[in-house]
Amino acid sequence: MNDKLAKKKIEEHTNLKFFLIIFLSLLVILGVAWYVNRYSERSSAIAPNYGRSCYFRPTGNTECNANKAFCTEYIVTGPKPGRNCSYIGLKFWSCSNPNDEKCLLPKPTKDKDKPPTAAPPPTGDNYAPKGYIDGTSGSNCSVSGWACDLDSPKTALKVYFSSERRSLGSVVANQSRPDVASDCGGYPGHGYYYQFNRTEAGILFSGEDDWPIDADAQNVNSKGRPAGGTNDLKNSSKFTINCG
Ligand SMILES: [Ca+2]
Repeated sequence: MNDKLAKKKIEEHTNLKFFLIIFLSLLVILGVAWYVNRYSERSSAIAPNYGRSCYFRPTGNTECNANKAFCTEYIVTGPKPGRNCSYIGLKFWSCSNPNDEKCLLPKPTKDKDKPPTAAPPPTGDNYAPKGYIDGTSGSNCSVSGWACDLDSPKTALKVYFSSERRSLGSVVANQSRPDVASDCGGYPGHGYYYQFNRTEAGILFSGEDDWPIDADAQNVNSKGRPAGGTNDLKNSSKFTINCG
């Protein structure tokens, strides 16, 4: 009985050894195949001068030459065991046959090669009109202030007056106001003074109420042309007026 058990154990041990040897042999074969593929084949086929005594590897640079052959750049990295390699650091190109398929296919377009998306044409309208109502006068039935648009600081803007959404008339702000020139690109001709009249602003003459005054300046572009819209001048609704 004991002899049988011992024999079985010896058989199992022999089998294990056999599989271990097969496994190690496979590893060695794969390693040799990898080595041959990486170095020996390239050494003999690509650069025999370097390949006999030096290791080299691709740098990652590739290109197609004038013959449409696909070329790969290599760099010499060091000596093989027991050899002298005097080419360390040297780079060289190795190319496939002319008209390589890789060079005949169009290259994929990279994002950076695409033309930039066309920007919308500039409108020249980068600033809103600005300005103030400086005051009103019931006895003169008038309003005064200033307005300008830095897109076209020379341009005199049209200013529209209203009270609680009732239109009261308009004026071009073109009077000299040296005190606001620094706010208007150095140009002083942006003041306004406007006397309301009964035709346009009859409500102000009713004598019943004090009416708040709003002023809005016309928006212009860099050419001084209307660019759409108006902008409230500061102090709108702050001053009231009663012309009755
Ligand atoms: Ca503007």
